[in-house]
Amino acid sequence: MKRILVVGAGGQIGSELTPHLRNIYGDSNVIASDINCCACKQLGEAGPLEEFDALDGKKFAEVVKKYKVDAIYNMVALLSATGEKNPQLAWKINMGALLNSLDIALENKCAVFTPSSIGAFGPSTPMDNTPQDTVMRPTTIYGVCKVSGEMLSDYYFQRFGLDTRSVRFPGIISNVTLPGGGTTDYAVEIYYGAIKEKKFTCPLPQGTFLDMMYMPDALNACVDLMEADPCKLVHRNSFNVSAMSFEPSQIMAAIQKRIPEFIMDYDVDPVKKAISASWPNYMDDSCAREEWGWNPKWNLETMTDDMLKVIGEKHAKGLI
Ligand code: AKB
Repeated sequence: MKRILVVGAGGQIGSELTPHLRNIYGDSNVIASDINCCACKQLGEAGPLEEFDALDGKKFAEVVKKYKVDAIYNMVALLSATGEKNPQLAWKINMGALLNSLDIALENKCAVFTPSSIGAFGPSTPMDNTPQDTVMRPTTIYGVCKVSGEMLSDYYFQRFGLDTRSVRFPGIISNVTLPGGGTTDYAVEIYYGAIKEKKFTCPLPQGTFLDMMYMPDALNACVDLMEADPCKLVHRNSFNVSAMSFEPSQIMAAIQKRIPEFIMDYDVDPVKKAISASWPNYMDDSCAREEWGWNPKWNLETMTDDMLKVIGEKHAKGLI
């Protein structure tokens, strides 16, 4: 039987991953946790919810023991743009939460899922069709944490036999919880701008291609990898996964097809510009497809239909 702890359940991915896992494994078998449960109180209505700091190893371990957890999904991270404002804090949080997850998992015989990111790559990485195994020399603290995390997770697997698995997520686009402090956040914010004001100012320059993915595909990626037959996994930490790649004027055009009066201009953020220029245009995710059947369902067109529908309904009800 699976008993899963989601650490960082109040974040962009955690807030949708927790209900998704509860639908599959049962409400009482998925424990949500966050450093501050005020914003994610509703997760406590359907199943267990615990408030603790992932850097507090003692409390973290107590929760794992209390619920007899056998899989930890560590979703704690400061994202790329926020990380550049305070690199020491980003290292402390991102690596601290991972190290605690690995050590507590080892002690309690749990599996560990941790998302890595396209941020693990850097300017010397091949930008087009980025291979699974290639040069990784990131120039952000976020990326340095992601590469270190991938290596540490593989080390725990090879040295101690700990079942660690992860994916390199692209920008994740969703309509439940807003992302915060990421370089790819514009691809979420643009939909809110389109519905609320019919306009949006883009912080990335025209022509910046980045991998992206709609949340339902991201949730399937987490579960499908964790359920994959370990004998078929040649890689573990981490798999390239992508669903689409576009640049700002393409997402603008997709919205204008549905809202012709929508307008977009640019006010380029130099930090986000530099970060996005160091990340791949699009990744080769064939290893994920071959080793555990990765097969995304959503593209720019279908995602745009759904995002505008859901955000439009929320706006009509006065929820945003
Ligand atoms: C960010 O932009 O920092 C994240 C990511 C791509 O990992 N969304």
